[in-house]
Amino acid sequence: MSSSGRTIRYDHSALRWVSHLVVTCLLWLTFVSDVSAHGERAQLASMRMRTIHWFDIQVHKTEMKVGELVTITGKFIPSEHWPKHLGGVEDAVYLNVGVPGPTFIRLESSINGVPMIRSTSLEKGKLYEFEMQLRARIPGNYHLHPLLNVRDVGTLVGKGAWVRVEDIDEPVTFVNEVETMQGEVIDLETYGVETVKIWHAIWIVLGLAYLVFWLIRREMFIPRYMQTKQAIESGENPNDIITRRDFMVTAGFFTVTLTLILTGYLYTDYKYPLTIPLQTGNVSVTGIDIPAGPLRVDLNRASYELGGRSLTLEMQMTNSGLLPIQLTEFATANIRFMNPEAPATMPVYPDEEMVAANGLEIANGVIEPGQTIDVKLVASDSLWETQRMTGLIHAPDSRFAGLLFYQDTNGEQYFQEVGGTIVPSFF
Ligand SMILES: [Cu+2]
Repeated sequence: MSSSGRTIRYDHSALRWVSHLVVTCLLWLTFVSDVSAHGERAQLASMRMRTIHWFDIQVHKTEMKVGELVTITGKFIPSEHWPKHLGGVEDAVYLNVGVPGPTFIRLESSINGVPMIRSTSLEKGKLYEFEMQLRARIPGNYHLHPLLNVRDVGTLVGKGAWVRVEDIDEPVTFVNEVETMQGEVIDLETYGVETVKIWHAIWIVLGLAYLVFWLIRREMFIPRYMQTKQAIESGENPNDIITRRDFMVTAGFFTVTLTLILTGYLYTDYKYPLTIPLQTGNVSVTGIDIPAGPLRVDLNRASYELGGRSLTLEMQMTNSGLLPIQLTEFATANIRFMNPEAPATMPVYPDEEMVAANGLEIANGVIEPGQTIDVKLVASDSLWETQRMTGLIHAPDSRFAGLLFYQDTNGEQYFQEVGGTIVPSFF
């Protein structure tokens, strides 16, 4: 009774486990196919606000065919309010592009005109202008981001744009040819694939042969344990289970393996006499000083509304220039809060995401030459909520940073970083 009861219970739990697995897989398949972003909002709000200020990002083509080129340009400033507990940009940074899978190939990338094939180091508070050229490889709809891989920090994502890649009606849809230093033209899509297949086949055959040999000998795991136990119990030497023939066969496998490795090495060395190791050195790039504007900004108080969707900055501003200045935009965490009263702003590109056109409400938004006034700036939009900026409440150091844009009456654009302590407001 007890044993059959146990069996039934066991079957039940196994069945339940399998059904859970099936349901999970189905849910996973259903939802994964609908996911349209790739986690850029999941990154901590404080991290998005205080690491890299990306701006003026433009994907120059959003509809293309396989094989066509697309250029991405933009600017960024590593924040001077970088979280203390996080590594910095001074060590190793790599300019990269975020797309789901190998859907594009990157042909060129540069920061301030310096090619970025390798990693680099950056300086906080300096301006960097980047450019990347990609070639579309696989048809589909992709959210394309510029991004920086930063050592000890992770991936810092710039603003994304949707691009559509269509297939072409040709027998070979994508060709990726390069000329090597020796003048040989190779297709990187297929280069070396045959060799990879041959080596996989060799090791699979060898591995299977070894397994089959020991399976036939019934000398694996439990049978071997049983035999050893039996030998000890009957007073025999368990080492005798392994015969001389077993030893010879194993030695044969060992010799064949070593011979294959050595032959492979010698053949490769003979076939490709000229090789250089993978290059890992850093390239150096000089940051641009942010053009100094005529506006001095002192932050008095910063707060954000917990229930609402807004950020309030109270600042004292002094215009030391000769022309009136108008505040045009506040940008943080890739969200642009625009002053609707400004006659002109930094460019807003067609289909640009995360732009709150009426997001900036300013009292005293125009500062006359020589004037020192208190300015209250309220950045509010539903983007604050949808981009999960409310997560700021979970930051252990409650600080913020962003870029403030302004222009004089001649239309000259300036920008500078503002940042500091921020307190939540419950009303
Ligand atoms: Cu995305």
